[in-house]
Amino acid sequence: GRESEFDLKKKKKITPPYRVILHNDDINRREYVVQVLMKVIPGMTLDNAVNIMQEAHHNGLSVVIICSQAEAEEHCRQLRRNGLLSTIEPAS
Ligand code: NFA
Repeated sequence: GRESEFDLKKKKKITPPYRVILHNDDINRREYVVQVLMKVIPGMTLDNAVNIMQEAHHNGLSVVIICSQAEAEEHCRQLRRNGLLSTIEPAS
């Protein structure tokens, strides 16, 4: 590969990181938000989901996960499908 010596032989592509941002709302119950985060986001623990929900509840926004743009778009769709408002943005 031409990326770096540490990527030789593995064909996995390097793509820029994106943040999935959860937005607060006045509709969804706090525990429902936690359940959706655990259902939709891979590796999401209860503690992690509660912290993300609380941060969005108190600050208006919270970072859910940092991943590829394609994954971020899919997570955003899944959150929206379950009634949660989210956006994505480049993380760098
Ligand atoms: N603000 C919502 C409530 O008071 C809970 C919530 C938290 C919704 C985080 C969306 C995101 N029931």
